[in-house]
Amino acid sequence: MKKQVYSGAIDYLQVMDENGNVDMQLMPSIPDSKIVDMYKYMLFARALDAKSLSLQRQGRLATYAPLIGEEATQIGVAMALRKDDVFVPSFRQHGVFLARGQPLEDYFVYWKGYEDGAKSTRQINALPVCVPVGTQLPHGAGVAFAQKYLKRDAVTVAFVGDGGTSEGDFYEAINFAGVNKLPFIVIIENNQWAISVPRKDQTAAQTLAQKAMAAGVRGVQVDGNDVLAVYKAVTEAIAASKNGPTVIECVTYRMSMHTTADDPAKYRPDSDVKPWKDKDPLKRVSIYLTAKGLWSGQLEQDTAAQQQKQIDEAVDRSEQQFKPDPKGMFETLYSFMPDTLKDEERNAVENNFWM
Ligand SMILES: Cc1ncc(C[n+]2csc(CCOP(=O)(O)OP(=O)(O)O)c2C)c(N)n1
Ligand SMILES: [Mg+2]
Repeated sequence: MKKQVYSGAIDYLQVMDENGNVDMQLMPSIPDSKIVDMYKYMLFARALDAKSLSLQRQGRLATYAPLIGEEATQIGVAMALRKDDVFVPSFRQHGVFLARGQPLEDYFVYWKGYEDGAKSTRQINALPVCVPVGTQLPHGAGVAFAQKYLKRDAVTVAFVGDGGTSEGDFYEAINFAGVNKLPFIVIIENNQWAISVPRKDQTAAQTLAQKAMAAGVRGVQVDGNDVLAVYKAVTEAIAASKNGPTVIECVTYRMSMHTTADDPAKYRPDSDVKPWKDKDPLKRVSIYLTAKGLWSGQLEQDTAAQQQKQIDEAVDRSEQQFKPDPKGMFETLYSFMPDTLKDEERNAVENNFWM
């Protein structure tokens, strides 16, 4: 006997195309004012990104991972989340932190290299930035387990990159979440690159979303440059979370370098980047809102000026008011301080290494 025991398919979702045309049958039910808010946050995220890059180049921030091109994925998720939902980042989701209301000066303090800037993530129901690729996912599944155990009406949304889906942690987390039917949503921010490794060398799988199937978990692929598609997919995943997790692959593109320690000119030609410029996540929303009379050049200018002011004031606060306590670096590493660390601390204090 031979029979098919499993078959699966992955849907691709796009609501708004590159020219701002909307498929009304797929349009999520949200007021226009919310789409305006989404657009403002996307502009804000892009402005914050540009400022961060500039500060890093002036030696005023440490290594920084740009988000440009990935605004729709980040803001679409953030706008679909409720206050009690928990956000579990990797290291590129500055737009989500922004839209969830992390104090901006804390964001700058963190990217200057001080963990103190991560303390306020608790206030916005977020875990701190996670640099080890993939390790945030088992943590996120654990949070979702607690939410279910405590009967909370909330989900956990964890981000991972295309590269991160090759890590064991990815499978372990979705497997655990699938078995336990956890309110867990994994956002694969597929920006086509893991530093210099292109998507095609990452896996032979046709989509990253289909990796969910092996864990018996819902998987869907969306246009990650379409903020409405991302918003809709996350809203649906929240609604389905009582029955278990969802993996959402957001297909987007890393328009800039991996981090400020990277030079993409070494491994990808500009001609690869160009087609993605036409798929800019902001452009299509601007076209849509302008056609509806909800946006204008003047509004864009006023919004940019207001956001720039907020950014500049936050930079000032992070540079003028924040005084790092170098002792924290030593005191929090182990439950007790070994002699070698005591020597290092004395050396650092004497030489003002933390300035
Ligand atoms: C466990 C681990 N391995 C390697 C690294 C070095 N590293 C940092 S980011 C990165 C690539 C991540 O690519 P992806 O998951 O696609 O996320 P993206 O940077 O594109 O957002 C690597 C290999 C790391 N931080 N952690
Ligand atoms: Mg990537």
